[in-house]
Amino acid sequence: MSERSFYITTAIAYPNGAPHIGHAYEYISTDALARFKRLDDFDVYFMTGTDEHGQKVQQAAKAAGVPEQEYARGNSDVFERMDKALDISYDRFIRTTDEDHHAASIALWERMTEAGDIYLDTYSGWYSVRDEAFYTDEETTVLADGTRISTETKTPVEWTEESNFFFRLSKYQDRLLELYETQPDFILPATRRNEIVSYVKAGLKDLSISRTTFDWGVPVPGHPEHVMYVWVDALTNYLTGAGFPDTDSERFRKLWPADVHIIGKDITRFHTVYWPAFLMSAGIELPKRVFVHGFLFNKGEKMSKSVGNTVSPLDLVEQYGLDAVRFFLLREISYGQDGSYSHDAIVGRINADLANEYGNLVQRSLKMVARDFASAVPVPGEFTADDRELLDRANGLLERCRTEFDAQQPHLALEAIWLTLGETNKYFSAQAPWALAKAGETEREGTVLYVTLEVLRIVSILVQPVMPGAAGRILDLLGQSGRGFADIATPIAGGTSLPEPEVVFPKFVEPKS
Ligand code: ME8
Repeated sequence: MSERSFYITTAIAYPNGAPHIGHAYEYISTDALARFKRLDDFDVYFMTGTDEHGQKVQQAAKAAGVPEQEYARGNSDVFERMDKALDISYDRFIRTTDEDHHAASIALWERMTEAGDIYLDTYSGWYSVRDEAFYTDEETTVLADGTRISTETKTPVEWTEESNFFFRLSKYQDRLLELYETQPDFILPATRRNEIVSYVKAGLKDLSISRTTFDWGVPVPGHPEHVMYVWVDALTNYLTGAGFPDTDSERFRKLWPADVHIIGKDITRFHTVYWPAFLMSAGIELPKRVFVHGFLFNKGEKMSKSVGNTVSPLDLVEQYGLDAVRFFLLREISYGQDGSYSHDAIVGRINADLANEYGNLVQRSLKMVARDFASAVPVPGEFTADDRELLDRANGLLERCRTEFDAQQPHLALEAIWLTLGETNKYFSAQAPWALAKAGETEREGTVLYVTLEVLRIVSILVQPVMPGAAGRILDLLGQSGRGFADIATPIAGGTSLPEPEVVFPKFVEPKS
């Protein structure tokens, strides 16, 4: 096992309903980043899970008439089952009700107390249960019907007045600004960093970090009438996964600081202001990066669990197939920006990129190998300049993909791979191996097929993080067992015997209505 470790996380979802396609998008994209590193010989630890405490989950449990623990567990299981169905290669599915998480939250709280950063005061202000967030007067708007909402997120807020523990967030303003300045890639994309810099520059107020009006949370050490504000406990999950509070353990030293937290844009402030401030206070190293992905819209329309216009990710998978859905989400949307999905857009990608550019080339070349070379990879003759150019191009893809994946830009890696597939299709048409076969130029036909199969081998190894199922099947058809990125350097061997070719990416046919 490699010594190079890579710790990557998703946000942990509120199990107050069924997962929607926005959740699936986050898991699939993070899974592709995790798989890429694993194939590149990193010792990857990939964590996802559910955020089970807080008022939002408690209210949902009450509405369902089920005890909180049972309600959260039931819905959390639905998330975990979806992860499995989406082929998410997580190493741990954390639940904030897990015992070790309880211990980690208490330890973090105690460290912040020891630093002198926690004090008792009275909170009065607005609270949005849906956002699990506090708002000042200026951050809210009163609608014509008299209801007050958060101006930014449009969720209803309620007046809250409680004796709470506060965290001295204001004390960390300068250190946070220095962090964004000296480590510009702590928050990516840059647009998100700029928003946060302006927000912090405008001045930070201390943050209320406990609640007394409900009890579904981690009790504050020494003050059991308080439960921790759900975001304190939620953010701590990333430390729990690394074995905190055992900071001397080999595990913690290996995994922490996390390499990247992947989150959606609505929770940027929690991860890039509160979280680093908590860690600074507790004297714990900061994660290396927070990457913020955009929101996914249904034909441009916002969807959310609370609004109820959500699409089941598993329905999409049933309709189009898992690999196609994974590919679509990662290829179509520039990672970090908002994106939209629609039936036509998905079918477009399936038919153009998967069936035509990739599947068809696999099918055509393998059929000729079966027919003219007794189902064995041809031994190539001398390479022409065109052959070499294409092989060099394919061999350069690994470095290009590393650069793009390290910057969390998988869509650019896929774009580069598909440009190479496009060139390979052009090469295949121009070389016309079927004409070479007719003319009896078997050696040249074999060389053209060899070059094509070699490009398809490299491409298939590289698309495994995005389409683990289909890429694996194509590598089977190519007779390849070496599938790590280190194997890219070993060309396909002439003489390798191949199984019967089969269609891996059929065209999408509209069901008859
Ligand atoms: O925020 N498109 O949980 P959550 C893309 N428990 N991503 C979306 C999305 C959409 N339409 N809707 C939501 C929470 N997300 C907290 C996190 S982490 C310590 C605690 C993303 O269930 C959202 O941005 O509301 C977040 O990253 C994740 O789904 C879970 O959202």
